[in-house]
Amino acid sequence: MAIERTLSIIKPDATKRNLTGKINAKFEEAGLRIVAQKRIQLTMDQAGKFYEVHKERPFYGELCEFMASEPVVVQVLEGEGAIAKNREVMGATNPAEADEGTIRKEYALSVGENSVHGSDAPETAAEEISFFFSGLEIVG
Ligand code: DAT
Ligand code: MG
Repeated sequence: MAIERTLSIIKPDATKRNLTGKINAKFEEAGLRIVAQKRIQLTMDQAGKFYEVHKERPFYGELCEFMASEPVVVQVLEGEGAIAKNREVMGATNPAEADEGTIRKEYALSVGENSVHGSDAPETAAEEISFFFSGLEIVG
């Protein structure tokens, strides 16, 4: 399988509970390399743009407010099949449906406050990486 890059976000519920290191350990144990990382606080406008694909969904406003409520850690993960592998390590969107050992099973508080974001396909990964990082900031 090809080496890929994917965009990951450690969400406000997790940064608030000081879980950045524990979540990063899950990525590294799965063979994903953190090749770029920064801690930022999103504005409502930035959160709205990032999640624009969900703008017709009933939870859009709540989702954007949550994402702008506290700092997040945005990162680029690299590895073989990194996009699907990251989704596996994250677990299902709803933590009640997530497999044992996944980040969301262990740390997520609810379907909304679910600790991590991960790109879902090669096209979205490329778009989401360039939303936060320039090429110079990614060192594989
Ligand atoms: P994922 O983050 O697993 O890719 P998604 O893209 O369907 O899931 O949704 C993006 C985020 O929106 C998700 O991580 C949390 C929030 N969300 C999704 N469904 C929700 C719901 N039914 N109620 C509240 N928030 C929801
Ligand atoms: Mg998604």
